[in-house]
Amino acid sequence: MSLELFSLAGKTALVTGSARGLGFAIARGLGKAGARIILNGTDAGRTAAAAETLVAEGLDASPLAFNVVDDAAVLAAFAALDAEGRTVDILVNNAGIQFRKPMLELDPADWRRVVDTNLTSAFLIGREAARRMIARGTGGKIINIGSLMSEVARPTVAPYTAAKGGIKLLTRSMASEWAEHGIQSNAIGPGYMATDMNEALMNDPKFDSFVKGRTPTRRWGRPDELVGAAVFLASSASDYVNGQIIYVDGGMLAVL
Ligand code: GCO
Repeated sequence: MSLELFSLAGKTALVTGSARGLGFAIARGLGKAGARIILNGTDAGRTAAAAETLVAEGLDASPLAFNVVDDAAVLAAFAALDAEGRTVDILVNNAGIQFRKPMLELDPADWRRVVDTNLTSAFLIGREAARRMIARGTGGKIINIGSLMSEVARPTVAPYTAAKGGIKLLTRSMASEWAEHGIQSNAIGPGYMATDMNEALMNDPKFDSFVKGRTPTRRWGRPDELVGAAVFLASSASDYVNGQIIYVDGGMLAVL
């Protein structure tokens, strides 16, 4: 079989929240599949350094720092891309934060911060990307990053869980409105992955043994294990796939 179907050559991918963690691993994977990569983060220095790392590996990567929850900043970022004649063919809405606190003690400002970053950002950036994909008539690919928490909850992470549940159906909303324009909108639901965001959980022996006991694979996932699903959803191989969420979770959601 030819792997041409999975090639991202000639495509440009914007990955939000990609200065580190899952976003960085996905960006690197899309780059290795041939895409030009636009890395995003809120910290300009860290985003530029991440781009330099990929360039040093021979990939085509450039930084575009902006805050994904700031409507004006999102519009300005896309205006800057327009001015340079750069198009986004593949958008990965990955930016996300976690904040762990029982709901009874949760400050509404923290609720909003988490929901804005994990969910509203995907609407804002997805809309700007889709507007341009539709205007160009080229279509494109939108990949939203969900979570196990797109399906199930656990105590202390209510805003994150509500946002990730929202990601699943925002993905379907995007599919319902934009599929006819040649845009495929899908999601990836990572399981428990070894990232900075989960460091406190990995360092907690009780949580670590919960993850290993509960995941059929008996281990945490590696960020680069998301690349296969990301390349598939970013490539022509998924041209008739729309509104789906692919769980890359070592089998955790499959079992009790
Ligand atoms: C948590 C974690 C989450 C999970 C992930 C699982 O607090 O539950 O930080 O980020 O790792 O979402 O899919």
